[in-house]
Amino acid sequence: MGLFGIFTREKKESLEKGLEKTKSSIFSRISKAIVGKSTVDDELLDNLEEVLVTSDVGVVTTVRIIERIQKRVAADKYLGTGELNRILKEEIAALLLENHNDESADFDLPAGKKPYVIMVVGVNGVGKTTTIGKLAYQFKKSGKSVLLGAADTFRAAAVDQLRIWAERVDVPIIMQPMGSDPASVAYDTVNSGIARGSDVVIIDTAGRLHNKVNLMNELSKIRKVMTKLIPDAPHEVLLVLDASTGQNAFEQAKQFTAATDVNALALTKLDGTAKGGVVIGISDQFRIPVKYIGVGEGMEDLQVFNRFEFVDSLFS
Ligand SMILES: Nc1nc2c(ncn2[C@@H]2O[C@H](COP(=O)(O)OP(=O)(O)OP(=O)(O)O)[C@@H](O)[C@H]2O)c(=O)[nH]1
Ligand SMILES: [Mg+2]
Repeated sequence: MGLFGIFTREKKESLEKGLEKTKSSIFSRISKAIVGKSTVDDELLDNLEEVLVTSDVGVVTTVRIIERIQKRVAADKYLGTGELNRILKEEIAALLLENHNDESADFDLPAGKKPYVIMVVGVNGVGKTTTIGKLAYQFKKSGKSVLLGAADTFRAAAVDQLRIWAERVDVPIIMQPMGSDPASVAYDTVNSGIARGSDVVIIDTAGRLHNKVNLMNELSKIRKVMTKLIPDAPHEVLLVLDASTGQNAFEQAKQFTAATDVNALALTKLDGTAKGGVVIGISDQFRIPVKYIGVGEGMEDLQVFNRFEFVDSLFS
């Protein structure tokens, strides 16, 4: 399968729409930077650096990108500004693909893990429950049986929100009353997933607790209880980050990955923000792959992240 093999027109259109704000912000600033210039010179590179940093790409990744472009300028002193977008696209894509070839093609599940257990974590309001609803929809659409577990028992509304998604998508859900032990809900859900022969079990967790230590302890407890049923569960700990918070999303990624064994990232709310550059920085700087991106509030508005498609859509 080629790079464009699964990049359907629908996916591309929805990605471009989702990235509209980031794109127009980056474009207008690049346009300003190249006014009156015909070639890429040092001054232009300085301005470009500023554009990338203020687009939340992050300093470390921006420096890497600029260095790559400097090399191209050194090789071709008369590099025209008209080619800048193409070169940015090529160099950023090359940078992001450098250390990764682990992308999953679509909403698929690894073989031999049934049920495949996904535990979804992240601070409050980032889009955990919504992402679970969208994932349930996609897995169901691809013929998988899905079971949800409402282990965010901290707020009454949290269980309700997940139940509404379960109804919308028409998948079963395991719930207990508000205030119940989240680990017990997780245990029940995995147990029921085994009994039903579910393909995938997705567990929602609380984003807000009395304090951070409590939150991390609770997440550990939820994980531990599941291993009693399936020794290598949860197979996926998906950290959800709100892209519209820019550098704050970076910070949360640092803190969570230090405290728990996160092995996948989802970046949400790209449609509402000009800070979409944060996906480039996070994808470059964290070993943990960005697996999904949220580009809207609807059921269909979750995509499997593909670095090439992302950069292609941003700079074309
Ligand atoms: N525009 C947009 N909104 C989103 C996206 N993902 C989630 N949201 C919205 O963000 C808000 C919070 O989403 P939730 O799924 O409730 O977040 P949560 O992490 O479960 O929050 P807590 O349960 O409070 O911890 C909701 O209004 C969602 O509709 C997205 O990709 N785009
Ligand atoms: Mg929630």
